[in-house]
Amino acid sequence: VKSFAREFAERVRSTAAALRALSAEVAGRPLAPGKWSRQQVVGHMIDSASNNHQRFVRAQLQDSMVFPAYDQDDWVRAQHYDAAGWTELVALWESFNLHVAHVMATADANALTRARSEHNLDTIASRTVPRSDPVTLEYFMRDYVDHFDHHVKQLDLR
Ligand code: NI
Repeated sequence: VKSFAREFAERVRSTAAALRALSAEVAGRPLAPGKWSRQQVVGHMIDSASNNHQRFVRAQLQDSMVFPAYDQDDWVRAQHYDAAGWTELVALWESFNLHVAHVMATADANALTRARSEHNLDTIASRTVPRSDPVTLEYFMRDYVDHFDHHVKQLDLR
């Protein structure tokens, strides 16, 4: 998990540099008609970081991995990410994800690998797991990074 977290942190830094190179005008343009702009995708990724930061800490302090879900469109709409400052959003996106990487790298080894029978990854995970199959916190952390990578591709940075 430590080297996985280090590689994730490197991707966070390099992607943040590419995001900083975009103008606010380009960042605010919808990626397709009726779709999110890059700025709204970055906002959604901040919501993913904030929700999963809570989950990754709580999973080290309790056995259950049943966590609240969040509706991605409702959250993006409620926070008016389209009207937020691009520079500030990118800074928050970078530092929040670097902290998530730190939490991953320093997580308790037993908490990472212990099988959890009580979970709702059948609904909240990006790659879902049936409720009847046990899961680990390590699986859930890797699932977070899969979701992160999926959205970085969607950002179409070069
Ligand atoms: Ni998503």
